[in-house]
Amino acid sequence: NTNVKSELLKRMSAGKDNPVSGQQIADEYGVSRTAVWKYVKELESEGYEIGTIRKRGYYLISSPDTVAPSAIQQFLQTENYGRSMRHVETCPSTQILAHEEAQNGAPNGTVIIADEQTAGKGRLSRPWSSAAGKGIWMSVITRPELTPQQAPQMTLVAAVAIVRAIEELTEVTPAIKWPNDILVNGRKLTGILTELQADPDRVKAIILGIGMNVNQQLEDFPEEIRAIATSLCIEEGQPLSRPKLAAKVLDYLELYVALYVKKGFAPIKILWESYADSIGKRVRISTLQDTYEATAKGISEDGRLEVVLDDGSIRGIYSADIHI
Ligand code: BT5
Repeated sequence: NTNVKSELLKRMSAGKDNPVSGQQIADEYGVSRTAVWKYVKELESEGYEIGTIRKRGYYLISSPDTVAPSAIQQFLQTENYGRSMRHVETCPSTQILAHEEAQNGAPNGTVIIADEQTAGKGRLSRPWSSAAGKGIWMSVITRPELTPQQAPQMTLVAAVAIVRAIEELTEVTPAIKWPNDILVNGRKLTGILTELQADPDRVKAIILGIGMNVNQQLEDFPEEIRAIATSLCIEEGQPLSRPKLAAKVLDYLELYVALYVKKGFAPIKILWESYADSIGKRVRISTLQDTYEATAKGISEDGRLEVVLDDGSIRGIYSADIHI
């Protein structure tokens, strides 16, 4: 039961002077004293260093660098997001696992998270580099009450949630590049891949694939992206707790998805535009058909990027790559 386990972890973090009584946890959760002891042993085998004070209880000495469910859930403040979670050491892509789980009825907010992806994917089947143990590679299965037409905006909702989480836990200044990139100092820190399972008139699930570079050094990136990628560790000069950041992203994601469903896109649009790095700027736009230049104006109610062409006409773009 990850519930008892993550609660145990949370309380053990209070330090040596405030040890957690195993008996008290057992009473509160209606489990046996031996069951609690087993959770402690389980945590130790996962790499947690736990101290014991006779007759008083347990306290946490150190934590391993892990994105296991209990590590993330000890920080979570959500109702649904991240409450059901599957962690794998390695997989080709968490998106593939998430699609299967969504088809099998996984509840709203289910998270699939991996330490490593061997075939992480971006848009248009581009590769996503996912070094082992260095980032947050996760897919969130969401089931919002939206029409399929409202689904693409979820990428922008997720982007706003992610920049808020980064701002809260670090000193870096993130910017959003339409549609799915989060940049720091002009380099890509995070990519979002939004995929849909839907009937013609109803969303069944929107799967938000989130890839965040956290503790990489430059040499952890493949050669071909070293000039364009960055991580929070590179930007801040110190490593960051992946489980804490993952939990914060899920907190904001649940909040902003609920806001979007309840109030529509208008409040998200205001937030999004306040972080956008291209508004008012000259941009080069590449679509599958062609490449041209224009001036970015803002985003529309349906999440399209609005640009002003050189003849003064306005165009709304559904999907493209933008270069500033
Ligand atoms: C994206 O695509 O940015 C979406 C990335 C989504 C990744 C997550 S991880 C969890 C889930 N499981 C998956 O398999 N995917 C999702 P796009 O806009 O097409 O950008 C892809 C481009 O970003 C590549 O062509 C590279 O140039 C660059 N790139 C690849 N890996 C990167 C990294 N780790 N950091 C920064 N840039 C990267």
